Amino acid sequence: MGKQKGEFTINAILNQPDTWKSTINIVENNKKDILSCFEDIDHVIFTGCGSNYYMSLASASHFQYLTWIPSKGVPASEIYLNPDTVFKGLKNVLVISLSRSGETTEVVKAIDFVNNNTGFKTLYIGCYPESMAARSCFYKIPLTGAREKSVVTTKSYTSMFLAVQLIAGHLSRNKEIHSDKYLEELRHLPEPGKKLIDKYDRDLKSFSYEKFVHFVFLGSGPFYGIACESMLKMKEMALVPSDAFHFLEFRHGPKSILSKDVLVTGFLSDTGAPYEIDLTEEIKRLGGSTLIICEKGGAEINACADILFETGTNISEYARSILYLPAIQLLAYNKALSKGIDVDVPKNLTHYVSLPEINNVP
Ligand code: F1P
Repeated sequence: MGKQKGEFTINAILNQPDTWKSTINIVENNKKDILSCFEDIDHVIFTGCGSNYYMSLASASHFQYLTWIPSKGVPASEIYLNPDTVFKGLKNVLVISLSRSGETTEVVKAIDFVNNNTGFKTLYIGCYPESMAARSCFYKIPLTGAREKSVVTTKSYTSMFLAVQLIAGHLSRNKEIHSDKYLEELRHLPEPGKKLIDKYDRDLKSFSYEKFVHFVFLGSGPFYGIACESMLKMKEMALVPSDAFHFLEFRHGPKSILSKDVLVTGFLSDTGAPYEIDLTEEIKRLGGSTLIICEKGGAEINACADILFETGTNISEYARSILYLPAIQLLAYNKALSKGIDVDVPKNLTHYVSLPEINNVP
């Protein structure tokens, strides 16, 4: 029997909690070696392209919040095109390259630049330990179980991000987040993950996608990175216009695009919930359609959400992003199916971007 449309992608989405288990084992079993990469490190720079640039943003915010090590996320190309904007004034930097394939040209060039020009150490997190990026990095954490047949990244994203979260949990100095409890929450994610993904899958099957022509994703703090990743998933899979903003930024111009054909997804945080609900009410008043993904609903949320997904796990906001993201992976997958698109063969995309050398570079 032939392959079904989107079969590789839907399998990766539905089975990702199994891969999270193997990620947890890898990080826990190699904890000592992994943590030694961070000895005497004063700054961490996460880098990557596409999904993994957005993961770099998410990683930096989680990492700094938990470990208090100043951290930022930059696109890999900025490392060699504009190194002063990335490195000036920083000492003892660890550059963490996030790349599923380890073959993306900009990532390989960024690592070469760091190796040849800065004296800083590099760590590869990705799925191919023999790749060019992995071989060029000083340290590596291979997550081979997170490899995907699909071109668009789904389970590799959540699995690599979970590895970053576990490392941050082990290095945590944040007293507000008890690191033992945080690590327990992360280790526990596969179980609710499986149930939630099955539920999202069921609920989204009966959801009508046709009328939505534009998708907006809003997230603050722990959720800005997944808002950006959601925006990319929607473009890559369903070929529809999509945007991502820090939650409250939506008021400052972007709200002008609202109509009932625009679906605005809000990833509710715990810290910012009252402000985020207030903005969601405004979005409804201005005629937009709303999808809320949150830990727990309530009268106010129910009143402004056209669609509501609750995780209901009691897992803290800095541990639960990978429970939110599969809802959007499935939304993008189903929107694509409704347009007859085979997401396993996404338009203009390849597993990674490999570029020829450019001549006449100054
Ligand atoms: C992954 C990536 C994807 C994107 C596209 C091209 O590169 O940039 O994020 O969906 O298909 O490749 P990498 O993680 O292998 O560096």
